[in-house]
Amino acid sequence: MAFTPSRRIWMNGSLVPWEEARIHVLSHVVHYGSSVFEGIRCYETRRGPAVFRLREHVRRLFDSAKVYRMPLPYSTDAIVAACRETVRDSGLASCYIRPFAYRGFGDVGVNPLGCPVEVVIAVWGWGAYLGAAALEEGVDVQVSSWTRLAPNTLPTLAKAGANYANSQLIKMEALANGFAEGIALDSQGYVSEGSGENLFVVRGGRLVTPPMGASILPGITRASVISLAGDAGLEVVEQRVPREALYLADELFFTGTAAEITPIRSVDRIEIGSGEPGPITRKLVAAFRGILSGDAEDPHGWMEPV
Ligand code: PPE
Repeated sequence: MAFTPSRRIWMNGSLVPWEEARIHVLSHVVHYGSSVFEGIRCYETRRGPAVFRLREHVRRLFDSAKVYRMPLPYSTDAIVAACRETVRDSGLASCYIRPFAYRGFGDVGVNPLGCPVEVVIAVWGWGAYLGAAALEEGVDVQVSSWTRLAPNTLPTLAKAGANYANSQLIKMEALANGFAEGIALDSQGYVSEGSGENLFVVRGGRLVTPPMGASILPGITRASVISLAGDAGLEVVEQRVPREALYLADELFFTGTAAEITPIRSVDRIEIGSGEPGPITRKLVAAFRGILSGDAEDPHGWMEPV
């Protein structure tokens, strides 16, 4: 996917040149997927670059690390400050921020506890996640033959690198079949989420999104859309979504930091609504864009200047 690298990467407390941000091949993370990460967007606004919900993302990074008994050797404030510093250093007006932590090289074998916890923050320029036309026209998706992580397997409230082995299978299957993305069902057969996005169904003027218990990542964009819908006087419910409710939706869209709000125009080659982004999706996109660009007020205090 097209991206613009930055000059330097923040690695364990200092900025190093992009090419020199390396790890040892025997690092625990390479063999056992022991990492947790975040994805955050920084936008160019009228008042200079501002990061969307930076503290909430950093908090989730700490939550993910806690689940994996991975003590991060920095405070929340220090990581927040380091994200800002890395963005400033990049000189990019808008960018994607990827803070992550992993078990490095120290010992061999599955037990991670003898391996050091390292923290890195990289930033890069990143455009539309599901293709240039996606935000305007919507994307064609399929329901995946892969099931989302079952409870008691990999915990989905943690944004762990290991979870993305499942996401990779979903994504590659979708692309091989000519779709932009796949939607996975949970182990009970209800709708969960995309390989890297949460999902909303609109029907009869009401929004429905799968609940925390449907093996979803509790998305920060998802939470933001729930707030924006509330601001607009729209009803939102978190409830289990059967697969066929996707086909019967008036409107359907993905949410995510990378994907932002991406309309879905078909599922399994069944057209959703009129096959074009619907009025509620458009209204939410406009409200979201207004805040991200700084053109509208930021009533929830989501934008943090860099
Ligand atoms: N579900 C999954 C599985 C997921 O990876 C993401 C974000 C979301 C939901 C939405 O969460 P939030 O960003 O807090 O609204 N996926 C990130 C990684 C994308 C990637 O390809 O890497 C992202 O959007 O940054």
